[in-house]
Amino acid sequence: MQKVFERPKGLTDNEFAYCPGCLHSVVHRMIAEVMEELDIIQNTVCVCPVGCSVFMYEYMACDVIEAAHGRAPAVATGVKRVLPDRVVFAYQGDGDLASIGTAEIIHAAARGEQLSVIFINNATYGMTGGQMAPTTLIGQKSTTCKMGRDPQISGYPIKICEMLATLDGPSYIERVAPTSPAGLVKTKKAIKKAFQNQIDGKRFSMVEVLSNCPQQWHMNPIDTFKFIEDEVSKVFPPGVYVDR
Ligand SMILES: Cc1ncc(C[n+]2csc(CCOP(=O)(O)OP(=O)(O)O)c2C)c(N)n1
Ligand code: SF4
Repeated sequence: MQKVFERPKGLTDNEFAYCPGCLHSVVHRMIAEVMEELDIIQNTVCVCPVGCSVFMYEYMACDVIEAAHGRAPAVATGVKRVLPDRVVFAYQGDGDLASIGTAEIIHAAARGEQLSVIFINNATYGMTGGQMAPTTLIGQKSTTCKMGRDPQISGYPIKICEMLATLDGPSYIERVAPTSPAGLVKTKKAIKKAFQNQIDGKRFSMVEVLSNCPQQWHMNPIDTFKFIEDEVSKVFPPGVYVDR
C-alpha cells in the first residue's frame, strides 16, 4: 500500500507534551514540514523561547539553541552573523516576544536581520499559569485580571505586526489564523515564505500566528478557534503587513 501521510523528517520521535488541542503542536509540525520541503533540516538553527515551547529542542530535528526569556532575536542575530550560511529562526510566544523581549524584536526588525521569526500569540502566559499578556484582549479574563482586562489599569493590547510594519528593516510580516482548513493552508504558506525569504537573502521576516491556550482560557479547543475568529481576529486582523 502506498504511504500518503507520515511524520515529517523535521521532527524527532519525541511526543509533544503540549495540552490537547494546543496549536503549538500544529505550528511545530508545519515548521518541520517546511524544513523538509526546503531540504534545510541539516542547515537550520532553531532558537527556542522560554514559555510552553521551551522544550522545543526536544522536538525539532535541526540544530537548536535555547535563549533566555525574550532574547531569542538577539541570540538568533548572533548565530546568523557568525554562521551566515545557516537558516536561523526564532520561535516566540507573546509573553516572550511582546513583553520581556520587546526591545530585542524591535531592534532585530529595525536592523533588518536575516532571520525568520515565528510569533505565537495566544493572548496569555500559558506556561506560568495564564497571567495577562501584552496581547490579552480588553475584557478578556486572566489570572491577573480576574474581571477582564481593564484599559484604565492595564492599557491596550500591543499590535506587534502593525508596530514592526512602521520600520524599514523587515522584508515580510504577516499575521495568520490557523483555525480553519483555509487558515491552516495560509499559515503553512506564510511560514514557508518566511524561510524561503531568508534562503533568498531577504531580510527580517515574521509570521504572527493567532494561537490558542485551551488550558488557560478554560475552553475546549473548538471554542478557542471560534474565539480567535470572532474576537481575537477583530483586534489582531490577519493579513500581510509588509512584503518587499
Ligand atoms: C527572566 C524571566 N522572567 C520571567 C520568567 C517566567 N516566565 C516563564 S514563561 C513566561 C511567559 C510565557 O508566556 P508566552 O511567551 O506567551 O508563552 P506560552 O507559555 O503562552 O506559550 C514567564 C513570564 C522567566 N522564565 N524568565
Ligand atoms: S498551557 Fe496553553 S499554550 Fe501551554 S501547552 Fe497548554 S494549551 Fe498550549
